[in-house]
Amino acid sequence: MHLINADNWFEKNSFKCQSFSNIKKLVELKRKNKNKISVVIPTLNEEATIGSVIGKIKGPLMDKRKLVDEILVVDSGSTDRTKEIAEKAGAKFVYSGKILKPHGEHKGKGENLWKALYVAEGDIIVYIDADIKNIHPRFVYGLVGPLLSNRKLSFTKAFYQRPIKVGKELRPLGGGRVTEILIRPLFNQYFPRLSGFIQPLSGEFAGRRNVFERIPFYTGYGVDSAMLIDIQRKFGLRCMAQVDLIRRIHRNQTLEALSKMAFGILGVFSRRANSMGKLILMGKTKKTYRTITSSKEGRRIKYSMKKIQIKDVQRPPMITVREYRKKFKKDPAWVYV
Ligand SMILES: Nc1nc2c(ncn2[C@@H]2O[C@H](COP(=O)(O)OP(=O)(O)O)[C@@H](O)[C@H]2O)c(=O)[nH]1
Ligand SMILES: [Mg+2]
Repeated sequence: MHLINADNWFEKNSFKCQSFSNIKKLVELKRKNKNKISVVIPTLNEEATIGSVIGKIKGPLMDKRKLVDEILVVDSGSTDRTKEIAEKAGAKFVYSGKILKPHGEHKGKGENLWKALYVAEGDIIVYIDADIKNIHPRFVYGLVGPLLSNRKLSFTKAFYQRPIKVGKELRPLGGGRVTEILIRPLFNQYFPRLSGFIQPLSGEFAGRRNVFERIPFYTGYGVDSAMLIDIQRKFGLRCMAQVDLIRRIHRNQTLEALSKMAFGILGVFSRRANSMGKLILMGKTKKTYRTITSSKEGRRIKYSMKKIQIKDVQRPPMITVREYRKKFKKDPAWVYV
């Protein structure tokens, strides 16, 4: 067996969603492997897109064919019509704050992904963001295809072209600014084995329950990059793959929002890199972020500064949670794995 590195991994473990478009065949494999598939969608005020995201997956992959067993929406307390629309579209809807109540509640998308492991029933979990504007069944079959076809694979991450809206114009490339300016450089510097991931922050990924339950989850935007590091460390790069889903259009965030996101991700990354001996931190990572905004005052531009708090909390591997082990009949000995 060859030594695995980013180069040969990139060649061997990058797939195309088109290779898995035969849904009948996938359902057959699913039956043979006795797999159950849950699609999990984290939401916060997504009334504009949640209906079509659920509908475009449920129709072809759950009603027409039996590839997906459940669609679960885990919500951060939306104040719009997300709940109503999601339920009408046929998904199961749960507020994140109501799941595992004794374990408290944190803000952020990662919190929902973690808590979903307790509610979802599947042994393959597919995570899909709710703000996708060009949703298509390939987002699901592309990610589960490699897992159903190859038992040695345990985790698949999406990649795609990310168009960006500039004014009214949609430019084909240019989305994924935090990816190119922060995460990929950091991976190349400190975790070069992960440098083959084209979209390390993509919100679409799938994996086996026995992987997700054994890694910690960060509650905010740090969740994606820490997850890649943890899966690689614990299970090895060989079980990870990436799948070309062609194109994704979603809500492009403002530069200010991306700046905050990058700060949060950097904090999580540095702590993880520090704990693995890849870099040395001389103190605690900061939680306070000073955002700078500008506004026009007559012909002048006025700048102002605002302090905000950004904190990503680390949730422990779900298998260490007693309620979880009870529900899924997991041996307590696994806690030490
Ligand atoms: N920003 C944010 N998104 C959340 C939260 N809870 C759930 N989400 C969902 O997480 C997904 C990704 O969020 P988004 O803001 O689009 O992040 P981006 O795609 O990385 O820019 C969307 O489906 C959100 O609705 C939360 O507390 N904050
Ligand atoms: Mg988004």
